Amino acid sequence: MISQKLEKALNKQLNYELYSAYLYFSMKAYFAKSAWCGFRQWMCVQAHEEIEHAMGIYHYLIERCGTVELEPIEKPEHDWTDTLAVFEHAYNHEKSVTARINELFDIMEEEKDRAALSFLDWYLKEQVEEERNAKVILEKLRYISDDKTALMMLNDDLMKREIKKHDIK
Ligand code: OFO
Repeated sequence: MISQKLEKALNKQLNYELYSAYLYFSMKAYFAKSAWCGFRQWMCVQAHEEIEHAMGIYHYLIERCGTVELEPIEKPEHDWTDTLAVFEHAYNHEKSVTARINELFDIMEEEKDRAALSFLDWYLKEQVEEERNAKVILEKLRYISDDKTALMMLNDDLMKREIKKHDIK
């Protein structure tokens, strides 16, 4: 059984992961209006990963005899000035997720809930990858600037990203 404080915090994170999926689906829709199918694909995979993150918490709450309380999901942005602005947003968003995961760690440590700490380890490692992935694309976009050929090559490269199933434990 988990404490009420941790249950509330995990439900909040569950909601934020679902918001993340909303945000990336919104970014996918932004790219759907253009010929950038690689950027669209990347956002699609990202959105599905966020649902996976949310469901990991959902199942963990149930496993620990906690209560899942689904709150309304905030409306995400739906328009950006350009591709660079989308990835700046994505990178900043991932940094905000990492900060929230760190806050969850603080609560788990306060509660001395070792099982929960071990569960959250996966999310901590995942955030390193999530931040890095967004940052690498952002840096490439900054470097590419107005070079349309290079932008098309990056778009083609992102097209290769596929949905993978992760084992969240
Ligand atoms: Fe769930 O990590 Fe991205 O937002």
